[in-house]
Amino acid sequence: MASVVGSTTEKLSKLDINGESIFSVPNLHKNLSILSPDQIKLARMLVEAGQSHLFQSWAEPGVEDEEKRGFFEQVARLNASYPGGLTSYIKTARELLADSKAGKNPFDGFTPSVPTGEVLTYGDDNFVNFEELGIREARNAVFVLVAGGLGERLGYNGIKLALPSETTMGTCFLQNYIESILALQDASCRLVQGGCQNQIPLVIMTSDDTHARTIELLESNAYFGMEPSQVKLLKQEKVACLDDNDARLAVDPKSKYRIQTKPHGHGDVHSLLYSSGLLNIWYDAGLRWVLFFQDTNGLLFKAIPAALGVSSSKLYDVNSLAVPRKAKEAIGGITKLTHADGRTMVINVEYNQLDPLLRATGHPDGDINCETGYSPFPGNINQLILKLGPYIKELTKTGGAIKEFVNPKYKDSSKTSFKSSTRLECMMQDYPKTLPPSARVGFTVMDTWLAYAPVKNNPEDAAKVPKGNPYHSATSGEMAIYRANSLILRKAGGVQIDDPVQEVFNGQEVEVWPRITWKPIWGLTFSEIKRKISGSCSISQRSTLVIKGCNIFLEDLSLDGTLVVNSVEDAEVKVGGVVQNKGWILEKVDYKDTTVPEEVRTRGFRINKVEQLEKN
Ligand code: UGB
Repeated sequence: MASVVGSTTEKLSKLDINGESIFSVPNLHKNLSILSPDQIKLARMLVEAGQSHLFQSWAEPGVEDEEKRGFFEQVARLNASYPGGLTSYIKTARELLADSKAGKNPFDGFTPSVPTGEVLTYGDDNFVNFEELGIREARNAVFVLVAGGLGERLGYNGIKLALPSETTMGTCFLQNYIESILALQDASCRLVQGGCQNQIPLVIMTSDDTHARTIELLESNAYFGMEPSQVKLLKQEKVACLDDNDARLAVDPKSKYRIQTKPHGHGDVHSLLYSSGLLNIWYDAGLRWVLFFQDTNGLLFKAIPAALGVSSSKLYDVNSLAVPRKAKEAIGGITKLTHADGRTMVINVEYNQLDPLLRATGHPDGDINCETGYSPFPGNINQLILKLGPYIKELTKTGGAIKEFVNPKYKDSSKTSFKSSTRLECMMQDYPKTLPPSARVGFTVMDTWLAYAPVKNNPEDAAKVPKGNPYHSATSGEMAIYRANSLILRKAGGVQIDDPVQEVFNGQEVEVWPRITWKPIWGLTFSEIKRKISGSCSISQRSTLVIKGCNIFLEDLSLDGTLVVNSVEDAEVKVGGVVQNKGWILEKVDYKDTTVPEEVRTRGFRINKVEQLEKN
């Protein structure tokens, strides 16, 4: 056996590679005897791609051999998980790094302008009609949650899906999402005469950073009521980090036998879905829509029914959900791009690219607010609704590959070295870039208060956000839920709700509305909520209302304190009269106080449950 390996080793290693052979990499050459033929092939590929430095500090054969084999296992994985392998990754990286160094504008030749889309107003007839249509279509939908990101900006130690979206009910993001999908499923199936058995599939894209903890969260909570077979996890692989403009792969600072890796971005979701074979299974089952969404938007499902209604009535192949955007806010801008040759596309221009693009095309002030106080470009919240048929057709052509980009942080203006290693990335919202001009690409704008309140920033950074721009923190994310629920009860149910008070938590000034929460099954749409409220209801600012059940009707309720209503599925419950008690109080907590659990102190308050009326 040793002699077979020996002769293959010799044959493979003697081949010259651009003047450089494995012999010219001494520490690799010395170790050839411990490598298999496949490993030697990978070594050759690396040397040929200019990666000899990876072997620079390798020990003599016989020392740390297991680690060396582990190195090749990693290289084999990185090679297999990227279309065209590592050679192709390195080649693309060199091209993109050269473009970046040259300051090449990725939108060269394109002129940006403000696109027109569907702008919805919560609660008007148009909105209500779209919601009805959306509920009808929901049973033909699939939800895809991208949750492979670690949330470096948030700095939370757990996975973001496990964070409470609000602390009154204590529902975490994943629970909120799953219960919302189940409520949609229920509402949609009820519209079918005789009912229907459709189960809306949920796919969660994870990564090595989030996979095990996502499974644990699901399993330890009985999938939050979903059938385990309804949920599929697809894990994305990371990609190699790059140390310089020659795309030399970065050695992991923790081990000289590992290549440093980082996430490739949420764009991986398309190739993973394609290779999973799920798309055709869904298509054959008669499903029509794929809805993509992100890990920490507690308001999202308030916007889903109407947005799906828009997709269905306008027959959009692609519908992006958007909100009014503040200039320089860290959300992409939906932009119409017109090329000098006449091509046009409506696409997200990422927040770090919008300003330079505008400056380069005759807008010397770049990304600024217009007279409305907002950027003229609607803000992309990365909730995409794709029509399944055309989506499959497109992916059959592209395999789900999405145009990549690189974003190195240079040490200085010579752009010759980086502050830290970089990598290629891709974004799911870049999917329309390869679509033919005939594709129906649109977008739907809704009010921010209704549709968008992500949790992305840690308290320290959130407190530094320019005044008037959203904090996107755990504090603002939770407060946004109370505000939305209060406004919905005002608008849909005519409930008299006291105005909010301003309070500062963790250095962020926020509006504190009454803490009104309900399970998604109670009310997903304007009409449904309106149907469940009657008479003259009022809720004071210091109040908390928790509705946990489907058929709970508020009638002439006057609440000043805390009321918790629990009901079993079929029970009809009427809640009314005067409820007054000491209620639940928000107590301030400092984010630096490590004696308090992380998910509490990062939002800057905890709830002291002094007194409540609980009705079961
Ligand atoms: N994600 C993955 O699943 N895998 C990855 O490799 C990376 C991320 P961020 P960011 O919310 O409005 C996006 O980091 O930079 C998941 C859009 O690009 O929160 O804020 C991750 O778990 C931007 O246009 O994204 O920017 C999370 O669920 C704007 O729409 C999601 O991808 C902005 O979000 C987003 O990851 C927004």
